[in-house]
Amino acid sequence: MSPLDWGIALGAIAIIALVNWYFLASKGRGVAVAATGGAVDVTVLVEGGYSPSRIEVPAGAKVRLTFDRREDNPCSEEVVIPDFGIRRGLPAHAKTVLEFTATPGTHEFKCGMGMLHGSIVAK
Ligand SMILES: [Cu+2]
Repeated sequence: MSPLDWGIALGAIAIIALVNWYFLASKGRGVAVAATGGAVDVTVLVEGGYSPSRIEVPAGAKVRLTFDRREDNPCSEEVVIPDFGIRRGLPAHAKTVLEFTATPGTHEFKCGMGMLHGSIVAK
């Protein structure tokens, strides 16, 4: 292989690494970008925290947020979204669906004691 071939090969490897890093890094930040149009379905895993903890939705979207609680730790037995006046019990090892319209802005959600945190970003 000529030096040029090596350059192209290394360039390709660098791009692949960058793309992988980008997707892995997004996962690490716990960002979920939901699709636009109609109701937006998002599932949040509840186990020692919220995953993803940051949910991005289009502003004004009707959101169907499913909390999939896979623990019976009392900490997470309730979820609160103050901006939407929501306070709901989450049964252990079950899914609980909440529906609301995501007004523009960042809306916090947390456990009943305010120890676990997440946010819904509508923009
Ligand atoms: Cu808690």
